[in-house]
Amino acid sequence: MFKRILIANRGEIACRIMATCQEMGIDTVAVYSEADAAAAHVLAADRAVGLGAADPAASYLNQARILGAARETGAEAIHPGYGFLAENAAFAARCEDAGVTFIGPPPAAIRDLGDKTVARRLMAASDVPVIPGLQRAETDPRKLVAEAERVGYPVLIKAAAGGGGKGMRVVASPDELAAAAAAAGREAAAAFGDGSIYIEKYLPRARHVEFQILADMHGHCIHLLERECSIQRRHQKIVEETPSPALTPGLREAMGKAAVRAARAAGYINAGTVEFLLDADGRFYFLEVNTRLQVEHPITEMITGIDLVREQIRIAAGRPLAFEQTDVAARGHAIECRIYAEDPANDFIPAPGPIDYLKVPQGPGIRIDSGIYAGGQVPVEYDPILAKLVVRAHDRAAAIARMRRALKEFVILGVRTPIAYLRDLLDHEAFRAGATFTDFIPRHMADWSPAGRAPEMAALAYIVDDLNGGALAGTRRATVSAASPTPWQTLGAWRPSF
Ligand code: MV4
Repeated sequence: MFKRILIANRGEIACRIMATCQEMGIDTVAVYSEADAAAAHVLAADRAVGLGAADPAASYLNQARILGAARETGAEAIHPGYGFLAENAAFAARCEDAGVTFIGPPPAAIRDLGDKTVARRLMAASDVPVIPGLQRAETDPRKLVAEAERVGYPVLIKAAAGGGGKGMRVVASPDELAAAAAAAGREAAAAFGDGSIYIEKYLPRARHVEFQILADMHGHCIHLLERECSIQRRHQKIVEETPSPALTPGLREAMGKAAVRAARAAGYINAGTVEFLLDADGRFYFLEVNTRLQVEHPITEMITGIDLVREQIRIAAGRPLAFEQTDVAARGHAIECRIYAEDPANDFIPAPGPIDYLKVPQGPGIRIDSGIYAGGQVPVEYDPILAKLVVRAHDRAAAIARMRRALKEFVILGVRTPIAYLRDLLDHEAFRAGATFTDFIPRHMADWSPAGRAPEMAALAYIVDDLNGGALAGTRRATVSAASPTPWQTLGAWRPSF
């Protein structure tokens, strides 16, 4: 087993990965940018190495500096988390060349699955249902129109190098197709450095159901059931749950088997996610494979009892999976809410800033993965995720009730958060009925407004704060620090090396 792992990430996911490393007796090396010198992930690590300026290109995307940090600290493996270098095939290959284990799939699997047309070909050849449409990139408008006629309008233009919904366009008629294709190609070229596009039949009002898979180096490949992720806003997931309210046992088994075929088709090793669209008639179709640990992985951990980061590390170290498909079972129901520094009353614009006060919910069945602390700062340079609130209970209704309680207890002051919005979303009868389709947010939450909630939350926070010594009543930041010292005040002379 590895003695030391470098975590090439920041925030909640870096902290999450370090927690498992500590439990496995593995030393952790954090890396950080100038904006993150006092960040939670730096404080949680055994060692920390400064990378450079706040700009991701100079820090968390700086491959040479990160590999240099691994060499300097004797880290034998690198965990990339999600985002940044997690799905960069060239970086995975560079790690291998440098003799450092990349904790993720082989570079060839990342590359093949990163091109959505290659992925579609691999899946179609392995009997995994794909959405009708092209399996090669196409720019010729006449060929695009011919394919659109074949599958029927509306069609969806997608970028071959895209994914996660970036660069998609719905086209309803042949006269719009050529212009939309040209524009989508330009956008894809600008966003991904690759302007290749293809088309699929557009499936409206579907569900996004993804399967977690694990594959080791010894030919074992299993799935860890599904996650329902249909509740998204502009391709950003907001609430995820497992099991999916839409699956029957038969459908779950068929989709799980297809997910395992998908992983095998790509020569996949390590943890991954196979995304499917599930239509109103219960037919499912391959969407894409995410070749990383995902933001929403904790709900799978909550119902299966399996630590996905531990499995990733064991697989990367060459260990065989210690359990089989028949050992995997769901216990209860889990829900995750993502808490970002953003303003739900103002089009969810990012709202980074100071964390002046923090009270996290506690009690049975609650897990919080966070990368913040009271007195800390949310930098403007990165994804402003503050925390993931995850609950588990014996069934869906109990999990919803538990999430409602947890959201009510959660107090974050200093930055705007979507906590009030999430409470209303969970109260919505469509959510309670399990009618979670990809159009949930535009359909049910489009005209949401705080409706007097903000003052109510502020009042609650004030009362809670008063019980804790009344920091808000006096000089704000200074008194808060005195009431709850920051790690910097308790650390003494210790500082991460830069
Ligand atoms: C689709 C689709 C409808 N038809 N493909 C969005 C994320 C990316 N992985 C693929 N996505 C979609 N692909 C076809 N042929 C609808 C979506 C989609 C969506 C999927 C899941 C959750 C929310 C969504 C919101 C809009 C569109």
